[in-house]
Amino acid sequence: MQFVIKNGTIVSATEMYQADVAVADGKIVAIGKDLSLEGYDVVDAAGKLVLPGALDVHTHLAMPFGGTISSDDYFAGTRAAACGGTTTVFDFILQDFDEKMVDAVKRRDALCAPDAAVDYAFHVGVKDVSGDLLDSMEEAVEFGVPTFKVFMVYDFGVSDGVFYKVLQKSKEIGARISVHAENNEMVNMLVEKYISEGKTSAWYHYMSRPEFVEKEADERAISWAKELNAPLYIVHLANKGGVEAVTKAKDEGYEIYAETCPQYLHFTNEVYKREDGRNFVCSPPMKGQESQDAIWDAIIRGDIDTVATDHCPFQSYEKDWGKDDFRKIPNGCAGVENMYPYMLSMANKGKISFQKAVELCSENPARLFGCKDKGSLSVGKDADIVIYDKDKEFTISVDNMHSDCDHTIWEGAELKGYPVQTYSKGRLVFDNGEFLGERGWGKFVKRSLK
Ligand code: DUC
Ligand code: ZN
Ligand code: ZN
Repeated sequence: MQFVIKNGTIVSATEMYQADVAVADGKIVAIGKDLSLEGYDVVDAAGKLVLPGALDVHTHLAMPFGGTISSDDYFAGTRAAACGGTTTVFDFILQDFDEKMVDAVKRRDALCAPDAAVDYAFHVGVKDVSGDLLDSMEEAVEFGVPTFKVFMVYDFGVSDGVFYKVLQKSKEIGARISVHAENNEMVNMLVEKYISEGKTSAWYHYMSRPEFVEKEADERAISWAKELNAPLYIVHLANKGGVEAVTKAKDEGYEIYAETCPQYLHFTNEVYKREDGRNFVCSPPMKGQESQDAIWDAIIRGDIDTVATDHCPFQSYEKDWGKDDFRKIPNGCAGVENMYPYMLSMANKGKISFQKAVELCSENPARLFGCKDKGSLSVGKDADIVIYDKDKEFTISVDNMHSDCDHTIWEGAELKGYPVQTYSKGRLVFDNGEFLGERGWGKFVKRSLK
């Protein structure tokens, strides 16, 4: 299939300019003014923006968690991604005890490969580094999975000692560690306190994971990374103190990266006072206005490197398990379809530039996570392309989303502008509200940080 997207405005992380984009065999083959290529179909993008597809480097598809399994499998999650302009989806694999890292990757890939509708990559969530399992990280790196995550919370969280060892190892083998940073002891103590006082509503999910619980863990994680001079990526940063710690570390010259998520940019902890507050329960929880302002400020000054979603949806009946006891609410929300449209809408409304939205959602994630064929519209890269209509008004509703989840925390959110087409490696997979892709189209993206 060969086509040329004509008359649009291309957006990169640094510029916006008028040019045509020619695509053949899934790759971008030419960019220039007034391209006329024989045998190429024409897609007219007059008045539209032409953007690189987004990479969502943080999702949990079909993840066993909170007594159930997150409700988007690899097909539903990647279908929703395509419909929101995201053309590469990263999933977290949870290593089993006594399982080599590369075996965990192969186990999940066997499930993902037949179903993925857009390209996908993995990170390994580390649980067990006993015996030779720590050394087994290297094989995963060679296989194309050079990024690992440690959780400082949950029953599969790691001890400080394991975190330190993994950080040290990552430095030796050209890998990088991501961290979910919250102080587990503090969370457990606060949960126990509120439950014993009969305080069981969704608000107490927030109260048991307030700002300082995340801030302290961010600071601790950063201090070890500094000690070892190892790179560290903080996922879903949601609090002001953590932002300050990241800014300081960056200013000192350390390789500390930070990701935030659209839910922290749009909602505050006020959502936990709502009747449907349980639907917003995720960890870390949304924080107060001061934290939200600090995250936006950090985005604008360049101290937040990426935006990703932590997409981990659960059905309403599962969220309802915790109607009267916040401990029973499975943690997580849908978001993979909302990230790029939300960030682009915030650009369209003037909060950031379109270039910044592209930098945060496409260029930086591709560069930081070693996806060499993704992240910008340039000759030789994959033809992962989004055509965006700045004038389209769009109100998010569960009825116009493409996830398997039966509700969305974004219900009623009004966006200015919306993607009208998504191409995955040159194939049209989303067209004006309709998913046109297929299972198995997406392929494993082999990555390297070197
Ligand atoms: N937080 C969530 O809310 N869900 C999945 C895992 C996580 O860290
Ligand atoms: Zn997390
Ligand atoms: Zn997560």
